[in-house]
Amino acid sequence: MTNVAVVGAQWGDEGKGKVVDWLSERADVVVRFQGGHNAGHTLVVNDAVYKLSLLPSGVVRGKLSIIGNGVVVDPWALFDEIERIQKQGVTISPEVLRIADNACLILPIHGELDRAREEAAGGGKIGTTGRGIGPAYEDKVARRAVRVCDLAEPETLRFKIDRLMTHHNALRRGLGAEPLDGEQLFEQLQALAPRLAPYATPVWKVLDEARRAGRRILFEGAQGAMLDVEHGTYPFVTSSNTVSGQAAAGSGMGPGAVAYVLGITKAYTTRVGSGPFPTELFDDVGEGLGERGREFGTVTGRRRRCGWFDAVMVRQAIKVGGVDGIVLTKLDVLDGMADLKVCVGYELDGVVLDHFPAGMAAQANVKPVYETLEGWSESTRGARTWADLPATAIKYIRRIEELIEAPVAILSTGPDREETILVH
Ligand code: 2SA
Ligand code: MG
Repeated sequence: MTNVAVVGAQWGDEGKGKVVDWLSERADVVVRFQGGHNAGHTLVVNDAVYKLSLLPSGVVRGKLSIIGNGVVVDPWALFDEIERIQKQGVTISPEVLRIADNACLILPIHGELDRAREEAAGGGKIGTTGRGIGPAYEDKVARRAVRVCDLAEPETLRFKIDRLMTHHNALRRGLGAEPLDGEQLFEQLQALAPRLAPYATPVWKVLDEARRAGRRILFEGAQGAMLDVEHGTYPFVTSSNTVSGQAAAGSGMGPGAVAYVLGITKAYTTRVGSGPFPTELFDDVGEGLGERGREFGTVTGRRRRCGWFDAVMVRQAIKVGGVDGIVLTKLDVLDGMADLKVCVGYELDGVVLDHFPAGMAAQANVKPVYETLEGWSESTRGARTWADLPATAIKYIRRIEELIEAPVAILSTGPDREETILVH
C-alpha cells in the first residue's frame, strides 16, 4: 500500500471512519490534516464502537497518530476525548499521539461566538456543530490565533491573548456579551500547558522521517468535498479545505507525499446543517433512507437530511479533490426499493448544467435531472464477494462509475470491517 488520503466526496458522514480503520491496519502512521472536533468518525472494532472527533482513527489500533498543523485543536475537548477512549481500554500517550506544535487552538470564546452567531442568524444560519471551528480558523487566517507552541512561552501567550481579546471584545459587545479581560484564559491555558507539552512536536519532521524510512502514511480527512471552504456550497460549508490538496499542507508535506486519493461516498446522499441539497427528499422515501441508514450525527445527534445519489455533485468532488477511486458505502440501505433515481444533471432556467454552479441563488434553485434505475429486492447487507450481489445492484454501481468518471475501488456492505468488497 502506498500513502493514501481518505476524503469525503459528499457532505461528510460517508463512512470515512470505517474505511480509515480498515486501511489503518495496513498503515504505520495516521494523520488528521484539517477540521477539528466537528468531525465524527465511528469505528467498529471487534464489536466495540469507538466514536472519535479529534483523535486520528489510528489511535484505536495503536498506530502512530498525528494531529497536523491544519487541524484546529480544542485542548479541553482533546483531553476529554483521550479520557473517554482510554476508558474503552485504548492506551493514548505521547508514544502514540503527536500534535503539531504550530497547530492553532480552539478556545472557549470561539465556541461561544459560533453559537451566538448561529442564534442571531435565525433562518439564515449555517447549521454549524457549534464547536467554534469557524471562529478559530478566522483567528488563524487573521494571524492572531494562539498556537500549541505558545503554551511553552508565557510571554508570547500573554501577548497573543491581549491581541485576541481586543478583537473578540469588540465582537462580544456587538453580540451583547460581557467583555473578557483575558486573565482567566491565560490561567486556564497555563494550567493546561504541562499536559499538552508532551504531545507537541514539529510533526513535519516526524512525517519526513517516517516517509524516508518507507513507512506508510494514511491521511484522514474529515467532513466532505461539498463542505470545503472553497469548493463546497459556500457559505454553507465548514471553514477548512476538506479536499485532498489539504492533506499535504495540513500536515507539512509536499503534494507528492499523497500517492492515492480514496474518495468516500454513500450510495445515496445525506447532509446535516443548512444549505442547498438538490436531490433532497421530503417524502417517505427520504424518511426511509434516514431510518434504514440510521442517519444521525455522531457528534451532535442531529438528524441528517436524505436524498438520491447525486452523480453530478460527486463527479465535481472527484475532480476538485483529485480522487483516484471511491469507496461506495451503505449500498444495503437501498435494498428493497423498486426504483432508484440518480441525478445526472441540473436544470436551471431551462438550461441543463453538467456541473454544480457557484452562485448561491443558482445552487439553491437548480432542479435535478434524474435517470431511473431498477432496484433489487435481495439483501446486500454483509455481502463479501461480487457474486453475492444481485445483477441490478451491480448495474447501479457500474452506472455510478460511468457517471462520476472514477472507479469504485471498494464496496462497503456493512459497518463491520469484514463487510468490505475490494472491487479492483
Ligand atoms: P462547522 O461546525 O463550522 O464545521 O459546521 C459547518 C458546516 O459543516 C458541517 N459539518 C458536518 N457535516 C457532517 N458531519 C460532520 N461531522 C459530525 C458527524 C457532525 C455531527 O460526523 O456526524 O455530529 O453533527 C460535520 N462537521 C461539520 C455542518 O453541518 C455545517 O453544515
Ligand atoms: Mg461523520
